[in-house]
Amino acid sequence: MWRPYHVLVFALVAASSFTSVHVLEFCQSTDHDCHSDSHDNKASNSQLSLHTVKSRWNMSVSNLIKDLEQFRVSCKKLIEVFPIDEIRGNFARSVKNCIFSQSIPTPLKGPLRLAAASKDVIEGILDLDEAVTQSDDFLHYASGGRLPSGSVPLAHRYGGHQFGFWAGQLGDGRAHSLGQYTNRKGEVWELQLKGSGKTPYSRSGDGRAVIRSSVREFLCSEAMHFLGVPTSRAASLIVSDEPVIRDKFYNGNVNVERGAVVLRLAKSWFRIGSLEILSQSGEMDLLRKLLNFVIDEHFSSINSDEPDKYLAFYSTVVNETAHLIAQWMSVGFAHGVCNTDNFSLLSITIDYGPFGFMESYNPSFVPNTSDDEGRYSVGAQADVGLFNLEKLSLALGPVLSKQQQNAAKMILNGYARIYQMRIHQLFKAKLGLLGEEEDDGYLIAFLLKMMEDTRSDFTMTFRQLSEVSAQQLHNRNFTQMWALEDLSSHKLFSDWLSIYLLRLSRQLHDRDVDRQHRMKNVNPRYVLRNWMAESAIRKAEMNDFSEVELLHHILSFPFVTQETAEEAGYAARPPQWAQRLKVSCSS
Ligand SMILES: *[C@@H]1O[C@H](CO)[C@@H](O)[C@H](O)[C@H]1NC(C)=O
Ligand SMILES: *[C@@H]1O[C@H](CO)[C@@H](O)[C@H](O)[C@H]1NC(C)=O
Ligand SMILES: *[C@@H]1O[C@H](CO)[C@@H](O)[C@H](O)[C@H]1NC(C)=O
Ligand SMILES: *[C@@H]1O[C@H](CO)[C@@H](O)[C@H](O)[C@H]1NC(C)=O
Ligand SMILES: CC(=O)N[C@H]1CO[C@H](CO)[C@@H](O)[C@@H]1O
Repeated sequence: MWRPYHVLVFALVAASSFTSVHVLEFCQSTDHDCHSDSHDNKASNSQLSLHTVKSRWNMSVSNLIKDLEQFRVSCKKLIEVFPIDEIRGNFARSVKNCIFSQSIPTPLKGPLRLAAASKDVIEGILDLDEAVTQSDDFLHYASGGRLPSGSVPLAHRYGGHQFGFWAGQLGDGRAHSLGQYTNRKGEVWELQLKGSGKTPYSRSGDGRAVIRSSVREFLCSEAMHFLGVPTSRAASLIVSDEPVIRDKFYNGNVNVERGAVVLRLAKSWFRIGSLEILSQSGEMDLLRKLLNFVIDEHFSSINSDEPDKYLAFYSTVVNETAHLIAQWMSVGFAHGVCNTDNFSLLSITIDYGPFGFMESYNPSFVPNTSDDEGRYSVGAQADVGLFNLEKLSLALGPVLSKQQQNAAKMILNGYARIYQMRIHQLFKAKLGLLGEEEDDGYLIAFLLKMMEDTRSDFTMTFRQLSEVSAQQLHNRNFTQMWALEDLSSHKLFSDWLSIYLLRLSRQLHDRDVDRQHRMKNVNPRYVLRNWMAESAIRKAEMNDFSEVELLHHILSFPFVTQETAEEAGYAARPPQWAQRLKVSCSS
């Protein structure tokens, strides 16, 4: 049963009074990690791959693949290690004793159009010359009509806890894994199509995804990457004329929309629910096999002969999930459906559905308009992470000794501290604070409380604090700074401001321009606000993909002020119509 974990109820300091403002203070000043780290997540993204880099493909940039027939994936690892569902055919069924079912994608009905492609993924991960995306072949490869050589398309069997309850078998209901691609940097990426038709796990679904949800996934997963948040990636978005019927707001009004397919990538798509289903159905050999595989492939720091390896695995996932959710919070991202099957074992953001970036600061912000209870509100995510990690420990239960199970409990008990420490670091960096002072937590919580009271825009308040000079702050000169204007209407703003300016003035040898520079590198000017996505979607639905492209480009440099973005009003006060916008959750 779902119950709130009160250890973290504040989440992002939903402090209702100043009595709880110290909640953000947990960082021991002796801990070097506490030092304000500027945008280290970008660095860690590339570090992740560094140790896996082998000079296997020693090609120069000009050696990009120009002919799609030369693009090869491999399914060997996946199908040789694991037993495969013996039954074929994309009809819904209960599947046992396997990790994958073979499932052929159902090609989208033409005509097909390329709505968007990510050059960064196409060239930087897939080693493909961007020009190939302009070919007809690409439209077919990237939408399920043709399979890359070496591909044995698979649908993954998993289960999960949905909205607090065990939901049994779920699985890839409209996604197909095409195989793994080893790029010239030696990184292994698993390619997936989403929206590519029915699988044995489609239940009553049609296996399709509509343009609306596909544009959102394409744009947001790429945007998150460039914000420095660990995430799956998107290579391309293909739209079709195939009619797909959806009840957009679950209110009985059905619409005919059109099918689309996103080609997406992750180092692995395994989820907490991948292990849960094996544990729940008593498939212990397979549970061990999958765990060993995930550890060997993705947790290189864990020695596979170690008797405590499952515990070490658990500890890593707990740590990294805490870090991931802290990063979500630092950019105001609400995932929207944090079920255990939407939580990656590699602690990357996956399954972009009814997500949203919080605009007015409000810890109860819920992006899924049907989530009346606010289970997955932005401020509840840390708690939900804890809930999901507890489910992971239960799934691991059968392969842990009693002693290890107790150790797992201790590890989980450490989650709150890790999360709070990370949040503290991230928000200190957002305020440009160096070193550690006793009242830093108070300063942060005080600000958030004022933001909540004045409904100040989360993204732009931090951004404008980065852009404003200390002198302007001191003079309260907020010309053209709409978010700070809102914030400064708070009756305690002057009090906060004096504490902040004093705190900054104690940072010896820190020039104001350096502070601004640091802050601008962690406080984005542009995030994918719902109204921005909605506007691009409306055009995309009429085959005008210019705004998708514009957003994709702008969100690839979220920390850099861009003229086209300014002209489009992406850093301006959201338009009136945005306030009436409902996020459609069916996808
Ligand atoms: C990679 O290519 C460069 C330039 O052609 C060459 O100098 C280098 O030795 C090569 N490295 C390997 C590991 O083959
Ligand atoms: C926890 O995860 C973060 C983010 O990946 C990493 O930087 C850190 O080293 C990890 N800490 C431990 C103790 O493994
Ligand atoms: C939104 O929340 C409602 C209510 O909890 C839930 O039934 C629905 O599945 C959610 N939408 C998505 C896309 O998960
Ligand atoms: C306020 O700041 C702007 C620079 O952003 C400057 O041009 C303007 O002169 C300032 N106004 C006052 C009254 O200081
Ligand atoms: C966006 C997305 O894929 N969300 C999935 C999250 O998990 C639920 C099941 O718990 C799926 O129904 C959603 O499709």
